[in-house]
Amino acid sequence: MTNLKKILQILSDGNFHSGETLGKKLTLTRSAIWKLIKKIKQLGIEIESKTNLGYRIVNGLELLDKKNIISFLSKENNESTKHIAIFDELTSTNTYLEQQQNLSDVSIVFAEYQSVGKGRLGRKWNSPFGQNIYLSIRANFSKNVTDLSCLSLVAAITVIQTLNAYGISNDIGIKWPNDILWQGKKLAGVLVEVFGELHHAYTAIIGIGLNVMMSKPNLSLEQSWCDIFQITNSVPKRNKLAGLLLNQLLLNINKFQEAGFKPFIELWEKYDLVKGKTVTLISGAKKISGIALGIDNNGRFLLQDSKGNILSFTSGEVSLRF
Ligand code: BT5
Repeated sequence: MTNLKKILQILSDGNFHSGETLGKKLTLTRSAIWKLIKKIKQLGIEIESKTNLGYRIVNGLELLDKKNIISFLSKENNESTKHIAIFDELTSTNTYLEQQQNLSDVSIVFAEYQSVGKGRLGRKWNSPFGQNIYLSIRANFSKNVTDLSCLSLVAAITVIQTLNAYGISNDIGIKWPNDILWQGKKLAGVLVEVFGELHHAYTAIIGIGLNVMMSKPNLSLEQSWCDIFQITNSVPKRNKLAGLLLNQLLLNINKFQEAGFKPFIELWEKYDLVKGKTVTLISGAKKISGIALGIDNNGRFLLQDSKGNILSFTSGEVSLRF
């Protein structure tokens, strides 16, 4: 185990630990401890230091724990447990799975930290250490690419179901195609990447980022964000959320493989934050205002323009006023 991991484990209880005690426990000098503290701050973790008390992580930290996560999986998902890997640091959980050659091994990845967390269209996903959930799953689908465009909607629905299972059901919903919002603020996002056909099957990597307790985003987020901590007003159980999310995602991937998007349409309608609202849709160079009519059976966004025409979109950004 690295010294960084060791010191994080000690500090994860949220209590003060003096530089001297930390030095003894890790058999390191005070200045080596100070360097580790500096590194922890760089990872986006809020550290409080007090002259006579030492250092503490504000609100503590619940590090990811495979056993704990697995304890939330239902029987149907038992088989998946051997494909799970948890990393302290990756560039991006999606990128890691893209680069894996041995397709039968790890197909489910969590990371404590992403140095180059990805959003859609080259955007960044803010991914501080130990405070959120970054999960990617790789799966094969014998479907056509158009059908697979619904996967990101399925993943967004999965996040809402997870929140419900965790006890959160008010003020949450989805803004097409992949923004999970609480009171209009972004709580989670989905990035699905689909790769070339092999034996009539496509490989998709489904990435979900869910904010759990993000002390200080170190990127300036252009849009407003929130985390589970803000919603529940109590320190969230990160492994429970990770386990519930993984469990629901595996169940939904299976369902999607068997029956496509159809079984999810009703849920989408329930969680759709946009239907019936006046919105502006930006798709490529196009910017069109109109009334959102929900989605069609293929997950395409339907918009009625000012002339009454109904237009459908497979990709784009929707903006609306709350
Ligand atoms: C998304 O993109 O919402 C997709 C996010 C997917 C992240 C997961 S984490 C696991 C997996 N591995 C990865 O590398 N990625 C996936 P998009 O709709 O383009 O939203 C990106 C925008 O959201 C940014 O431009 C910011 O404005 C904002 N943003 C960035 N980080 C955020 C955060 N942690 N919480 C809320 N908003 C954020």
